Amino acid sequence: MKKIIYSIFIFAATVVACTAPQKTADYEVIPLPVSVQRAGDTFFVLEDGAVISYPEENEKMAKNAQFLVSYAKESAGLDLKAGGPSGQITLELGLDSSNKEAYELTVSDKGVVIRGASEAGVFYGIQTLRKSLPLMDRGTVFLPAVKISDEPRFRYRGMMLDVSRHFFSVEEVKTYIDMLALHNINRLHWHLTDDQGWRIEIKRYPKLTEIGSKRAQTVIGRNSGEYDGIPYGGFYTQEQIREVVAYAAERYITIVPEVDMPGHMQAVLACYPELGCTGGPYKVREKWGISSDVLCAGNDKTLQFVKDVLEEVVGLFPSEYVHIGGDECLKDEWMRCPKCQNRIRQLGLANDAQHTKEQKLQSWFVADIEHFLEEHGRRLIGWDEILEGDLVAPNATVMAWRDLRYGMTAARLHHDAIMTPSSHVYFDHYQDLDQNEPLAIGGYSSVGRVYNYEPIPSDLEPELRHHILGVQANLWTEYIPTFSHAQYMVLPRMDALCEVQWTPAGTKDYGAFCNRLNKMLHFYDKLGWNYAKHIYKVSADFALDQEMEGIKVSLNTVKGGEIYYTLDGSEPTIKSLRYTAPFVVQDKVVVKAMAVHDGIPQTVMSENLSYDNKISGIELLQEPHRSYRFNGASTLVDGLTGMQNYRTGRWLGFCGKDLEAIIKLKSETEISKVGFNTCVATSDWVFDVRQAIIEVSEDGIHFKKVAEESYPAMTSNDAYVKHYDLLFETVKAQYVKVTLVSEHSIPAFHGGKDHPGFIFVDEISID
Ligand code: TNX
Repeated sequence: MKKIIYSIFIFAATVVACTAPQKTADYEVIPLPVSVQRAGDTFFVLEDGAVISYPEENEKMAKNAQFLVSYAKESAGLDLKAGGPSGQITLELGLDSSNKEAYELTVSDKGVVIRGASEAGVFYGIQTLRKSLPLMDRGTVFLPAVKISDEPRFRYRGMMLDVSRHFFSVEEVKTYIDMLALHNINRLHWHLTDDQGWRIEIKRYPKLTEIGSKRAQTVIGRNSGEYDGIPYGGFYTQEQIREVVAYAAERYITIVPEVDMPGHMQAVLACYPELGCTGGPYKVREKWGISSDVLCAGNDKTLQFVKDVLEEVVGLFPSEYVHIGGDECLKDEWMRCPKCQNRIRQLGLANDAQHTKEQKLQSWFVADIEHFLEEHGRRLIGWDEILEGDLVAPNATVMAWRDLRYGMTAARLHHDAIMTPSSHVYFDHYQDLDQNEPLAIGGYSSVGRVYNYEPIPSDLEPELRHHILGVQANLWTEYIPTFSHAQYMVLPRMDALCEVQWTPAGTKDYGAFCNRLNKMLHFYDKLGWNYAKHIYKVSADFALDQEMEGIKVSLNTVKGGEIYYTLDGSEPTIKSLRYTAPFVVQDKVVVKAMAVHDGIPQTVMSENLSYDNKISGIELLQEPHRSYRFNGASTLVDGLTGMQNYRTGRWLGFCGKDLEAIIKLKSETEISKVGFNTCVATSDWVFDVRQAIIEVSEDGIHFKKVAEESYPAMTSNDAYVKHYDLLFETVKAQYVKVTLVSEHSIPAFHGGKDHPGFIFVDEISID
């Protein structure tokens, strides 16, 4: 029977093919659904004129049907019709699931049914159907019979957009919302205010937009000291805000507004200087970084101002959550300000081992705002600094950005948390190490790094894991002046993000994701959205094999590409070795690889590997910092050398601790030199080595010192990679212990004075 149906299909397809193009849909979508089950060999033929039926009294379902009409047109050039009693496509409610965003998509030879646990669930089913359609301008689509059952892993799936540092128009923000909708993201965190510009009309304080939305000029590059001399500004009227909120809501996206306080408020102080500790004068900030000009917490007028503003914000945004920032509030002014100190005394706040009295003043401030929001039926979200102080707003939700640890601390204090760590999901960071990348703030988060991020910390107690509400990526826009650039930074990292947010962790697979990504990139081309093309290059994975017998090289590219490579340093061409499977190298080699997509050669990837066959193992005696552990000890002897960026996974970072490693050689060997590299970036509190000690042993127990060197403390800011060699008289050894002492007390020239600094180390060599 199946065979007959299939033959009829082939026949039908051929007949139709004579008149109009026909293509088959796949269900290879991003985010990967929970379950996709093919339901036999039958197909449904979707053609122009097909009708979408839905419960007509339900406005949201009517809107869902209209979305499907426009999506089908946009992807496949199909002309579907919304409305009618019994359509070939049925949208319905009533799926029995405790997850309100769940849906089921069923295709049989009779038609398509999308059934949701809510209208939002139906919307996600529509997104899956939309992404399954072939990309063409017109024609007929064969939908293979299938049953897809799907629901999101996390209920908070966010993307942040900073419109203060650079402003994006209403139309651009709507496109951003469209990008979110395509990826089943349900929260837009809108960062509306910051030192460099206030972007939301507040009726009671008109100067906020008259003065606060404009800066006289903008710094060039990374706070170079030179300015462009060009006035910059922009803001949204309340009417425009309502329009954007409604646009998002139709797409099941809640906008979480952020008014960042009490720091990041220099634009407000430029308008109302009496709200600052010194009274000014102030101006809207023209450079990046953290300002010490913050709201005065000792002034009752300040709290009144904040509440007045939030009152209007609450009126505009129906979101349950309101974000009040709370990050990077320097306390310099508060320490000097009589009003702030007076408030501290009145409240009886005092320094203790954990927190300063000024930190406690901030937590009092935040708790007061939380109380106000709760009176208005809302809940407060703040950046993880709101955990500082002992008056942490009792019901606050914490956005963990500085370190994963803060998400865990929040959960252990029984607060909800949203994971948004700068180590993985800061989309203002570099996504590729290519020299030609547009200038970014720094950092490193490749598509792969984002994809492999696991938001539930493995050491968080199972009974507290429900406090992790979800995941969000942030787009800070200091270095992102245009919307096209914003899209470039976000796509396709948003694809990786949405699988972290939606797909069950156990079914994720990076290689399979890259294959599915290919179609999304074509979709972006069709929609005219800019995106980063690195993913078309070869992405290489190098790993020491278990027994350390060589470096295993795996090369990847998105679906459809072919990879050619060389191992002799020559440039690869299509006549070079063709890559088919991972291989192992056991020497010093240069791997150069190139992907070819649709006949177009992509930029060559090149890597120097220096496998050392003397080494059989390495053990660390002190733990690296939790954010900079990467692949652990073997990172130091894996034949891969770290470059100028310390976050790539090639460097191990230690803070308050030292690198202390024992390297085991395969057999007793004559040695006379140990080398290593350090990566320094004092602006990020990363300092150079202070002392190096080399010891050797024959049994791994009794060590003898063979070299020791001390290095002076740094005296000014710097960023570099440096190679060190320690030479000593030839000795025979099977174990080599390397101790590299970090900067335990940051020197006085630096803002981190007296705190411990980081040390980043890579590639220890033994000769
Ligand atoms: C830190 S993340 C900030 C922002 C910057 C960002 C740049 C956070 C809560 N604060 O003000 O734009 O770094 O990556």
